[in-house]
Amino acid sequence: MNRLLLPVVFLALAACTPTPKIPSKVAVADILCRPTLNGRDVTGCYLTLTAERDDRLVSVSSPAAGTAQIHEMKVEDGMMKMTELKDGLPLPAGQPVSLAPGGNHIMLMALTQPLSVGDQVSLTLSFEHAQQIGVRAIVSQPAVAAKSPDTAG
Ligand SMILES: [Cu+2]
Repeated sequence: MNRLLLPVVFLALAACTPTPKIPSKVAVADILCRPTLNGRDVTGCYLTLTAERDDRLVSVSSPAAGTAQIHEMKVEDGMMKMTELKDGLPLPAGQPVSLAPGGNHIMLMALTQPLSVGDQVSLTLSFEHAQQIGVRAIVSQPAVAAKSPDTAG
């Protein structure tokens, strides 16, 4: 009798294993970080993300910075202000979402060292669904340089 019961137990165990996550991918393009201004330990990074399925950029980290945040630019009382997107940045399926000068950006703070043109910065991007992605940004001036680098991220 015991021999007949065994296969049933195995089947029950197999049914309990969690179904694997359906992999989802996010493509990353046009990635760069601005060089730091004299004496500053903050800078902004820009990139374009295209998610295969609806997703969300939830956090960013970098060994080059103590803190990395996802920021948005908003006009408040006639002033451009940047605030952290605490819930992350929505990535609608198939739509390129650009973080670009004057708009959303990745803010690196407490940089371990100043960044000069040509340096490389490693960034780890974490998503709600897709697997984490490690990317390397080249430090360079964005093609469309904002007029006031002090207030631009
Ligand atoms: Cu910022």
